[in-house]
Amino acid sequence: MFLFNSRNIRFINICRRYYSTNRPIGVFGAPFNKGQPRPGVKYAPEALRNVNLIKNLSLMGHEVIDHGDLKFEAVPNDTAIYNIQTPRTIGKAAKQISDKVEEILRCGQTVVTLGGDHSMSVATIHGHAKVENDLAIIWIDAHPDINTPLTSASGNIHGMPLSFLTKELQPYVPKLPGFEWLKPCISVKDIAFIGVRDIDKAERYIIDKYNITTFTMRDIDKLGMECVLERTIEAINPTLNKKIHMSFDIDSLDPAFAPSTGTPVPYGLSLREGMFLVEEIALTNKVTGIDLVEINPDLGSQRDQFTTISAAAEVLYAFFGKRTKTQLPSDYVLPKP
Ligand SMILES: [Mn+2]
Repeated sequence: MFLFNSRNIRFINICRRYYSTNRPIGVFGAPFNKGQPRPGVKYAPEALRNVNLIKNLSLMGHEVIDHGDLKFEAVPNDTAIYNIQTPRTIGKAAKQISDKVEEILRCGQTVVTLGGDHSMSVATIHGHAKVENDLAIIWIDAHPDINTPLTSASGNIHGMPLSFLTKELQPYVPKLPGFEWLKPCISVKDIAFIGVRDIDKAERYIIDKYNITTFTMRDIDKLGMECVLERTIEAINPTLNKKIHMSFDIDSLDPAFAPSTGTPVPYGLSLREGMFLVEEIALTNKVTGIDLVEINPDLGSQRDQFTTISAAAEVLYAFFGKRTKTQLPSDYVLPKP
């Protein structure tokens, strides 16, 4: 059934050979929490900074520019629509995030956005697509986050960002107040889901109707992660001519590795699988935008919180080569007796 395609392996091997880390990393925090009901997700950028995320990336030999955290304000008299409680406030914050992503990319940096809840990816992908108009999206998540405002039972925008962004779904997505600036900028053909295991009815319909590239946990068990990534690249970026946006929801990991998150789903990726996945994605050398979202340092015990924050940091370190790159100072000499 599966036509093995050696072209991608060749591509990835070529990329591996020329893998360079010359592009500086631009990090900023988007402590946004109105896309779902649990406010603590806004503390994630601070928690990640507290485990020395920025310094540790620098120690790995990268030039890292910390652009600080954005601040968001509530729009007064923001009234609910389609069960979405604060559309104008969310739309305004998303515009700020989109502009920030665009600004950092225009400086030639790889942008890392520390969420915040996953609604912010409406903005990060939008900002990314303004700079790189042909973009492939790798969405690593327990959920496909492609409900529309009309199909979402909760009204939480963190479960809808991809419906706002995809051109094909616009006939089904009502215009929300506060989002007038948002232009759908990607195609369903540009998206690949990895790690999904909790799919709503409408999401299943959309995935089937548009044949969106999807690798569930079962697919990962069956094929192995390396093969999943090869097929992902084959499906959404076969000649590697596009830049890649990697959106990493911490709930893609099994709750054993990331318990402090708003919508945990059992039987997810091990931390090692997550790290291997992002290491392989990094080797394409095509990723210019990364989201790290849904870490909620308010949930669970202190140990849960530490486990989750450490896991999130390790995923990012893995992407930026902590375990694939030597970290020797250039003047290192092997000691003699
Ligand atoms: Mn998500």
